[in-house]
Amino acid sequence: MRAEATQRVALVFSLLDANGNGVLDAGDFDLMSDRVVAAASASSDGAKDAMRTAFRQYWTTLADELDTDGDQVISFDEYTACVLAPERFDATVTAFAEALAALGDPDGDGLIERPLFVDLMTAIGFRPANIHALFDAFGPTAEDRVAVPTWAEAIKDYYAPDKAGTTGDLLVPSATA
Ligand SMILES: [Ca+2]
Ligand SMILES: [Ca+2]
Ligand SMILES: [Ca+2]
Repeated sequence: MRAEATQRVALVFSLLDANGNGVLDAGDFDLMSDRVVAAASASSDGAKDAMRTAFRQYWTTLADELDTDGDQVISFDEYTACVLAPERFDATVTAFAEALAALGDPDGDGLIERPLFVDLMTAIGFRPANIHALFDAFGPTAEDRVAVPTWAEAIKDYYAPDKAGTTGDLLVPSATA
């Protein structure tokens, strides 16, 4: 595995472990889902439901693919196996990325404003300095907005287990330290 991929696998694992108990479990995804939906107050119920569904699907896919010992939680060692068959996660990650990006555009003009971007990314667990660095890297418009597909693609790249050298690497804390 490339060094960047190893670092990001560790970072994504710590991010997904929202309740901080050292393993991935269903509760992590409920917690993140609640936080993200709470941050998306201007979104429609349909968009919020799509986000909840995408979080549930994310957990179900991880549990199906990676819970090797069948104890209903995913240890870090089990999680690292995700890089061996990244294609198994494509559909889940795409659905997750699209649901999240849609929450960023409640008025449907195809653009995400910085304050909402910051709120949603904070809800997921990223740090403000990294969030702003990423938004800046997207090349915002004069009105400080970025296109929805730009963000959706970055989410997909970020959660794809085998990618490296993407704009999402700006979310690794050391990148802006
Ligand atoms: Ca956990
Ligand atoms: Ca397990
Ligand atoms: Ca918008």
